[in-house]
Amino acid sequence: TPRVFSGIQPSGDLHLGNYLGAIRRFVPLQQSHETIYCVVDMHAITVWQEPNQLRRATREVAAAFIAAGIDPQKSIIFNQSQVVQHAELAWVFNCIARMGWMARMTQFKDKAGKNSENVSLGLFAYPSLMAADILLYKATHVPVGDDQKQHLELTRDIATKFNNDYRAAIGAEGLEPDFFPITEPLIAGPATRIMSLRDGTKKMSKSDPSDQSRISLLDDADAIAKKIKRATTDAAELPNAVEGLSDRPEADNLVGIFAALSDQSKADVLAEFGGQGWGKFKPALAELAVSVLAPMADEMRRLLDDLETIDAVLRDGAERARVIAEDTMTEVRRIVGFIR
Ligand code: AQP
Repeated sequence: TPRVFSGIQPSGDLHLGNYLGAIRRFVPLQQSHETIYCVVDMHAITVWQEPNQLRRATREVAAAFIAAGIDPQKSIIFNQSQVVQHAELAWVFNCIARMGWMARMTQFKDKAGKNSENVSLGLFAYPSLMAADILLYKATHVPVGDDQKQHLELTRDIATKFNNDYRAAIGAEGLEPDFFPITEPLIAGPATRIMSLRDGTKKMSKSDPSDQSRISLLDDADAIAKKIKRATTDAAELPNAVEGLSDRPEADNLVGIFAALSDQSKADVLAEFGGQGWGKFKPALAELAVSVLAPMADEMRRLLDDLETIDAVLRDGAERARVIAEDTMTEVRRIVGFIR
C-alpha cells in the first residue's frame, strides 16, 4: 500500500503557510493512503527551544492536525522523540550522507546565515534526520511545501546510496534489493509557497520576527482582518489574467492564498476580482480567511483545554509508529552488521 509520511516542527506559531502548504493537504490522503503525521520535536531543537514552549508547541501542532480533519484513528499522529528509532536510523544516515551534500542545502545556508561556525551540528545534519523520518516507514509519498523539495531530493540520494552501498548485505539477508523506496514528493496546488505579508519575496515563516508577516492559526478574526488589511501590496488594480501576476509577488501571493482557501485556481479568482482594487479584494480575502480559520482555531482551543487527551493521542500514535519503525530497524541492524 502507498504510505504517506510528513512532519511539522513545533518551533513556533503555526501559520497559514504550514496549513495551506502542508496540513490541509494531509487530510484527503487519508482516503487513499496509509498516513503517518509526525510532530518533529527533535528537528525543532536544532535551534534553541525553551522546554515549556516546546511542549506547548508540540501539543499545538497535534491539535492543528486533528482540528484540520486528520483522524487519529485512521492516521498515526505522534511526536518524533517518542520513537527512538528515528535517532537510531538518523545516525546510520549520518554515515551514508556526505558532508558536501549537506553543505549544499539552502535551508541550512539560510538559517545559518554568515555565522555558520556557531549553529548546532544538529542543524547541519537536519536533512539526514528527515530522511530517517521518512524511510523508517518506507514512505512512498511525502506531501510538503516547496521549501522542502531539496531535502526530499537528499532523502532520495540517501536511499539510493544505502541501497547501493549495502547491496550485497541486503541480498545476503534475503531482503528486497530496493530496500528503501525512492520517495516521491507531493508538491502541488496554488499554495506550495506562501510568502510573508510584509515582503512578497520572503516565505511566510514561524521564525520571522514580525508577527505581522504571518497569519497564525490561532489568530482571532480581528487579527486576521488587520494583518490582511496591512499586507504590503503595489498600487495597481488586480490583473485580469494570471500572466499579469508574474512580476507582482505580493499580488501573486494574496491571489494564491485566496485561490487555495476557496479551492479555486488563480484564474478563477482573477475572473472575479480582475480590474478591481485592493479595497475590494482585501476585505473579501479577510472574510474568506476567517471563515476557514476561525472554526479550526476554536477546535484547536477546545482540544488544547484537555492536555491529557492530546497526550494520549500522541502516545497511542507513537505505539503504532514504533511497531513499523522497529521492523525497519531490525532489518537495518542486520544489513549494517550490528550484532544483537
Ligand atoms: N510559507 C510556506 N508556504 C507553504 N508551505 C510552507 N511550509 C512551511 N512554510 C511554508 C510547509 O510546512 C511544513 C512544515 O514546515 P516545518 O515545520 O518543517 O517548517 P519550515 O518548512 O522550516 O517552515 P516554517 O514554518 O517557516 O518554520 P521555521 O521558521 O521554524 O523554519 C512543510 O511541509 C513546509 O514545506
